[in-house]
Amino acid sequence: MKKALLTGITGQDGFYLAEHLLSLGYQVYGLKRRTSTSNMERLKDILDQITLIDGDLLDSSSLVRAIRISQPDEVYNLAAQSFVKTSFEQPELTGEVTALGVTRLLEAIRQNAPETRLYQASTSEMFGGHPPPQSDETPFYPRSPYGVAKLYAHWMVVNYREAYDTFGCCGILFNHESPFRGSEFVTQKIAQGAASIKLGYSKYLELGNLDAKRDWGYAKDFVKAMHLMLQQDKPEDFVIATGEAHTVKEFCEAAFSRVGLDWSKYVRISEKYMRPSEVSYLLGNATKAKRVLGWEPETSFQDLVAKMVDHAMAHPEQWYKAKKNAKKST
Ligand code: NAP
Ligand code: F7E
Repeated sequence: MKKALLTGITGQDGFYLAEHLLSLGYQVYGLKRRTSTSNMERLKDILDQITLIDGDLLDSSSLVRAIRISQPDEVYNLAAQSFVKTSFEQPELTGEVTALGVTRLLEAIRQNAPETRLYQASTSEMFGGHPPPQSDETPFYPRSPYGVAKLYAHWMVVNYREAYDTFGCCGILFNHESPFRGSEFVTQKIAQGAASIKLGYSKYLELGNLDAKRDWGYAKDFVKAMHLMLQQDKPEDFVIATGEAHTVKEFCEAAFSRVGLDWSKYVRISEKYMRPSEVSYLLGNATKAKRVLGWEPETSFQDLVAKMVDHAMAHPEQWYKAKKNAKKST
């Protein structure tokens, strides 16, 4: 039985990857940081099948401890301060976790379990300002502290591969969403916003740049590519994307029409949600992943929107309270 250690197991991808690895017969360990309230909501259906280890990407000793306890064949580093907007407000923390956290993990692996294979969650945000389409050949041009931090982490994995033969693969994933997406990301904000208005909880939805274009895929499809990367004979990096982009406005149209509403009557623009420097257009070319890994996306844009909106409509208890509390912070 193979063993995998997942950092960021409490996040969106952490849940889907854990579920996927369990279905493949893996023994799954998850690194979990201390929080004052429980954040096990996403994991509740698989909690009895996984082993959680306390730890934090800010704390090297906890990473060494997690490696020693789990003795993993594969480590998937999904943990990060992953919200781009917050990275402008907390650039230093974002660097500590999302960039230096990866160096801490690489060292923990190199010094304690050098044969362990590492997956690093790189991102299309590293392409940032480079015009689309972006592929494995596209130069990097990050446009946020998050993108810069991820690029540092990406190059550290490449460097450890070259310097120490670490088996490290970076998946350069374009945006991927699901009913388990955090409420602050635009797709979930729109899905829950449309449901909230339809159910009579809210009157309107405030958003920022409606013209931004993203290549949105389904997280459940994307985590399969993470696993495939670590099964190859040699470590390489791969772009993972659907190859289809839509504007935020188009996401609004699709989500509101799913509940029978005209989005333009309910969406308002607020400066609050604009970014100091924006990534306008991301559209991925995942030809290499298809050729080498045999990976392809399985879920269409319309199906993704439907899954998210239908889930939000069916489970308001999962998001309504958090949404009300979120309004109090700026
Ligand atoms: P997410 O839902 O925001 O989850 C992030 C995870 O990181 C959570 O489990 C969080 O724990 C954990 N974490 C944060 N700070 C930590 C720390 N200091 N030590 C240990 N754990 C910490 O992110 P996601 O959407 O699942 O994305 C997974 C990874 O892929 C991230 O690295 C993200 O940057 C990257 N990525 C995501 C996308 C996307 O579209 N989703 C695209 C490209 C790359 P808490 O639950 O305690 O907060
Ligand atoms: O923004 C625009 C916003 O926050 C998407 C992370 O998973 O994917 C994600 O980063 C777009 C941006 O995701 C609102 O300006 C408009 O252009 O959903 P988002 P992101 O910044 O693309 C990448 C690949 C990652 O790696 C990240 O970890 O939507 N937008 N109005 C808005 N965005 C938000 N959040 N809220 C709005 O009201």
